[in-house]
Amino acid sequence: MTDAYIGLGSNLGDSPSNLKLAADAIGALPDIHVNALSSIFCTEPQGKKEQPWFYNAVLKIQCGERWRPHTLLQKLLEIETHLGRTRDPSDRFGPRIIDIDLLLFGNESMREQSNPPLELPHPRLHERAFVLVPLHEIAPGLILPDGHAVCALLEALPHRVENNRIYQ
Ligand code: PH2
Ligand code: MG
Ligand code: MG
Repeated sequence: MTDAYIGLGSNLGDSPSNLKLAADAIGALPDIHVNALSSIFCTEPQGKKEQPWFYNAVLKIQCGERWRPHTLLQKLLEIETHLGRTRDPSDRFGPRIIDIDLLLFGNESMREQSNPPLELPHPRLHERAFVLVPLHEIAPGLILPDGHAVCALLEALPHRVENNRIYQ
């Protein structure tokens, strides 16, 4: 069994419902058990500021032996498409109905220019309060494959949490 962490995000449509639908669809995959779903946070947009605030959450799952990072990522992208996600390559950080990102898969580190490309841990995890705050909520003692503690990354990152809103 491998623990994996998945980031959920949405800033189009009924975002809280989109996050829950995504979590349900992930939990319905064979040999996958949902261990924890963080609170849903309302978060200031990063990367591209002029767009609606996001709703974000993090999911912890346990994967059976049949799952590898690539097979899981492929399924996550299928679930995104199923929930109505479309992609505009010229607007990589723009609004979306649902975004499902594989953040961590066990203790694995990899960078592969496969199709789709896969990098673990997620390359922007350490700079995003909208990932680190919900991740810390469900896994307060978590240490990343490079030895960094999630709580230390969070302390080093300027941000503010107020009533489930994350300002960064
Ligand atoms: N996702 C992005 C870009 N910016 N900002 C917030 N607050 N939440 C997101 O999920 C998010 C973002 C690209 O994946
Ligand atoms: Mg993303
Ligand atoms: Mg994504």
